[in-house]
Amino acid sequence: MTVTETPMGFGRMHRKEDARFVRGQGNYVDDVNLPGMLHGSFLRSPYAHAKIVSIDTSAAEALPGVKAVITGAVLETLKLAWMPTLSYDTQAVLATDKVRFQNQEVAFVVAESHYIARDALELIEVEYEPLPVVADAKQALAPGAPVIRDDKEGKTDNHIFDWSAGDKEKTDRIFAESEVVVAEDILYPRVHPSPLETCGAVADFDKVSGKLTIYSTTQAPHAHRTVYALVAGLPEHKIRVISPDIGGGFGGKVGIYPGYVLAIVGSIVTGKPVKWMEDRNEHLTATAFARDYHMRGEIAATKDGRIRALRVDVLADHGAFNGTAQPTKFPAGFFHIFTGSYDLEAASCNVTGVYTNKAPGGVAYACSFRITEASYLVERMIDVLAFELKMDPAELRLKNLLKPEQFPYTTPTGWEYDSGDYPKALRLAMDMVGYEKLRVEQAEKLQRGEYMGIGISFFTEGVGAGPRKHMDILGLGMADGAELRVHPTGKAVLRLSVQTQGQGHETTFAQIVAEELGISPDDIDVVHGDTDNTPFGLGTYGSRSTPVSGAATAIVARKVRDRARIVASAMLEVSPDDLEWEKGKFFVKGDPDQAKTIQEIAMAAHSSLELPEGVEGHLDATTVYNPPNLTYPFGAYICVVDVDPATGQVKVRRFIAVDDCGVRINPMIVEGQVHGGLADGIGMALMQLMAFDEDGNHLGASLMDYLLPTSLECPSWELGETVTPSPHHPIGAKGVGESATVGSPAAVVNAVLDALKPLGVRHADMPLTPSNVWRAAQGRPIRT
Ligand code: MCN
Ligand code: CUN
Repeated sequence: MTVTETPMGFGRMHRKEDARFVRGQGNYVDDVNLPGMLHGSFLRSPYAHAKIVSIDTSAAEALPGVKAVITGAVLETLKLAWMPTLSYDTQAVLATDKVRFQNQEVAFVVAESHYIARDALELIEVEYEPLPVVADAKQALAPGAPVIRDDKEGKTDNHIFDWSAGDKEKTDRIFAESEVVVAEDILYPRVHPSPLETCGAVADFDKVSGKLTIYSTTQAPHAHRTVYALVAGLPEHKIRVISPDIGGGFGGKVGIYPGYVLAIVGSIVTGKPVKWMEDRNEHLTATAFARDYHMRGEIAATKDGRIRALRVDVLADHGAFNGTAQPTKFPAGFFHIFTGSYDLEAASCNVTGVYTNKAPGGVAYACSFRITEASYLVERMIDVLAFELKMDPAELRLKNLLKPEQFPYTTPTGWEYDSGDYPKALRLAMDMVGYEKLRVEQAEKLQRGEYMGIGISFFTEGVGAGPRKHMDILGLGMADGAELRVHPTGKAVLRLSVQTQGQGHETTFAQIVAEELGISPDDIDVVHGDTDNTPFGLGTYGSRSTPVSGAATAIVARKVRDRARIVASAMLEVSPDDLEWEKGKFFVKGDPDQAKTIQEIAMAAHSSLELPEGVEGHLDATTVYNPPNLTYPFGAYICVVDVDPATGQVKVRRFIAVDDCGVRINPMIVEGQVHGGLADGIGMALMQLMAFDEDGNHLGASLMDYLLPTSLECPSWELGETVTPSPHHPIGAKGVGESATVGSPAAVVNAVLDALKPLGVRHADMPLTPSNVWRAAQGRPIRT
């Protein structure tokens, strides 16, 4: 694909930010080096659960070059040993009483160099008294299970919450009277987002001004600033959070980690800037994991495949601290969107959250607040039903998909889907793959003893949280600001609260302004990731940037255009109502030669031109966008695999992805987002697993054990699109950043199980590694 010219608005355009990235000129947190900067490093727990008897830091403190050794006891004196999580729980910044997961932070050394800090860690002596470990969610609630959170007063078990949605009574009634009921235990294993860049921070506290500047790997700089202010009691206007270039986030950079807090404490204690940058092992073992949802799904249907109801019971493993990030009202995130894309009579779910001796986290890895788990569940259950009914899974889906005339559609669990044409998307995917022919090929192959599988998944996502009335994080409403200034010469700067981690915001948000004002995207700078220089807002996750800040951008540009109309009317000496807008200029109705370009208007707005009474000069505007609803992108995915049951090898031969994210701002960037998510799907379905032994030891703590997909595992993606604009979004766009990660794992797993169907295999859990596929083919339980 080639891109020849810069579009004056929406369209394919190379990413503006790539000019620095492809030259190695990005500026990441680890590139920040301040004069006199010190380096911090953590001592971490070798045990998953142990009492801390004593910590001796004297030898470490005596090592030349060491500037401070901070322990939980030190933090206790500052009332900083514990911090609040984004789910109203508390998390140890440094362990004081006991350690609760392997590699938990125990002490922090600040030294002249990273190497000295690491050497000093070896000199710290900690006496632990090992405790029994709970590494399995099911054991967490067993009577007599060791209590992990005995720091919480009166806590005698590992239960965190019970949460339910839907109409249980009605659902149970339909199940009782349905012709067919199928149940399956489905695990979405613990995985980890693992971006290229690990987490880190540089904190710089200026004793004289009292100003704290924190460069950190954060997807949500404004939210972090407010939390620092609330936790540390520092005045918010004296805190500046800068999120420079981010080397991938995928949800793992939403929360606040102990490392950020300790860089700050280290800087306050030593009076010098302090850098903390974790290594890959630390990143994999101690930052936000994803999933770990143990689900039991039940589906009720008629004999001819009309799905009537869905019932789900979930055990959610949240690790040692409930640190998930999602809107407050929803402890299981948006999991209750699990009825997916289908027209059901009723549905209900119950989710129980538990503590285990594992790292905290839970909402990460392109999950759209647990829609990944929900979508995987329903798409797997549909195939399980197809297996029992001996029906074609495509036919079963087509029979039950919502119809275009049903939109806006309210689901049995209360979501209002904004728009969609689902059958069109699925039919397009089936045409692209040549579905009928492939089924014939599959049957022929089976005759020869070759196992080929075709897997379908159809997903609906809900992205773009708020509305703020229903959605907040730690009490902060989910709305976002935008500010646009057009300079006298017609160049512009747009300031945003969201923060790109690789999604190309510097390009697409400039394109939104270009579309609205007719200024070239090359003439529009996007500023983000700096709380001192951008308006407040909750940041980038849940694919909310385009739905929320994209809307704010269109609206702020329209405000500027409204002002430009008044300026143009003064310039042309006509009434504003007599002017008509054509991208880039206003002209007098019926006289197109009488026109003023946006650049001319910008100059005039800053000149001595006399404006009507009460109209301000300049060409600026600000806005805050509070979304009326989420946007609901959707898609139809089909995966074709060849499986060798003798070796368990899976080869993904083809992957067709039809995505509908409404109006596409930059189709090239959308396709890039989809490509990445599809690779994620192959990774999760076939390779990735955060595994633990019964002592809570990590078995996937390096990239040798925790496998990331490469181009070798990926086929050449075949993409298609339909466009159903969101009716409530100013430019009709829906989010897309997580769509493919949400939708693709089920397609891959369904394909592998479709291949194994002749062997009588109905379900097997991810990851479908060669050994697990082999075990499933042998009828043995698989290992997760
Ligand atoms: N876009 C578009 N037209 C649309 C929708 C989106 O051109 N109709 C463009 C957007 O303008 C933006 C990109 O596609 O440049 C993604 O937009 P959006 O769906 O709004 O998602 P966000 O920008 O909010 O990104 C967040 C999302 C999430 S939550 C995860 S997780 C994830 C993802 O993006 N993390 C990523 N994609 C990632 N891609 C990269 N490279 N790195 C990550 O860390
Ligand atoms: Cu759940 S991962 Mo993204 O929302 O940052």
